[in-house]
Amino acid sequence: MRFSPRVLASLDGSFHHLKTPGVDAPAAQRDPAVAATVSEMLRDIETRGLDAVRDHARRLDRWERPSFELTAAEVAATGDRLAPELREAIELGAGRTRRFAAEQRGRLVDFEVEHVPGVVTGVRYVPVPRVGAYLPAGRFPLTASAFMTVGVAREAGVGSVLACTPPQPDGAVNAAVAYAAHVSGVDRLFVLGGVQALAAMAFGLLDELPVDMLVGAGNAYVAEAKRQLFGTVAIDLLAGPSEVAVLADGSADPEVVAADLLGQAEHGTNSPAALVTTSDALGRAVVEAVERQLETLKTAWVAGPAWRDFGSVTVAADRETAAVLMDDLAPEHLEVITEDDDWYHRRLQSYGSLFLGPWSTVAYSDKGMAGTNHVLPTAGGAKHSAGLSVARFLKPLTFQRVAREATPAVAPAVQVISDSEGMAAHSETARLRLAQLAADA
Ligand code: HSO
Ligand code: ZN
Repeated sequence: MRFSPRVLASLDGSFHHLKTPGVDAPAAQRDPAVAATVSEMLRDIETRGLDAVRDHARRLDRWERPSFELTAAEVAATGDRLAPELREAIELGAGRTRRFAAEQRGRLVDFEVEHVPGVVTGVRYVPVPRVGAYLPAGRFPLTASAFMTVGVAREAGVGSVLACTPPQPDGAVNAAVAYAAHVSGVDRLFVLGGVQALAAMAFGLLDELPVDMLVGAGNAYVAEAKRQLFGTVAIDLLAGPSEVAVLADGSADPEVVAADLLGQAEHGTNSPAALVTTSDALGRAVVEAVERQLETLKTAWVAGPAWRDFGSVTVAADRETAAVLMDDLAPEHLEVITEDDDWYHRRLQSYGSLFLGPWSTVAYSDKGMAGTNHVLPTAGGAKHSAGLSVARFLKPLTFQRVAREATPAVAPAVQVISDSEGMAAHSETARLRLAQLAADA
């Protein structure tokens, strides 16, 4: 998440920075060492199958058991290992996420239209048959990821939903992640991590058939495996470090803005957090508040370096400049805390998910309580793509039915274009029908 020099130049001094990142944000570029390791593992797993998966799981996760799968009873029982309030929160988030997905699903409506007399065309939304979800369980397990991937796929009508999650250091599955997958409706859950998990799903080593699509975030190896498997399967997106941006005016509470910036900076020491504000005073107050809050934040060891190296505060002369700057950042999460929230809502075009007003914080979506998806584009990807949603699991399949009498409306022009291209066989398919029509008359 960085401003592009051209956009900054075009703004011609109508902004100033109060804080710039301490280091240059690394260009979204792959690490060749990671890419080489991943491609070697994928080749090994493709040729040697489950034996290779077992070798990598033993080497990387000290997994010695012959099977990776948890039985349906084991999956369901993970709920018993959780505090009741956590179990209830997981059920609530899974339900809200599926409810929002169902509302969106209901608005993706099949249709047909006769836009030329006798030429009926239309769309039918058909789910991807088989999906594999990766559920990370590293330093922070991100319990709600199962809602966003497994639950939303289920709501789209995906026929088979598998999920893999790495074992914890003690060898056990993360109970909250497993229970979240269970209540989200997973068909089969495997305790298997990293590259070997994605490869096993994509090559059909865990189920009768390979999955058609891989979804879910993970570390650099997981992202690289998805990149290399893309083509063999579809993927949701390639997520980089989680990001947050806040667009605030002088009406915002600096303590709230600071807390929300640190709220996502906590993800990793390379997580960017940006404030764009139309108020110099607010900007200065936020810089101070962040430093103060870092003194007592338990995860300051992550959020502190992230803020120092990737945090920024920029003051814009007016709201239009603020909007141009923000669209240029195209952040994964964007909070707008101003007296003109509706204006910004209409004006802004590039963000993963938008949080309007001081009461709408990113964590509400992160944990499934808003119901929106938290698998979102990072590193400027929001300029061209939206995040994961029920729509991503649905293929808008087109069809056409041309009536005999409509042949003159389509065939002659098809012949003309085909002939001009030298595509004789294409031309013939149209000519044949015109000839039949003439013979019948
Ligand atoms: N902010 C992450 C999702 C998440 N954060 C879940 C905490 N829990 C990516 O959108
Ligand atoms: Zn988060």
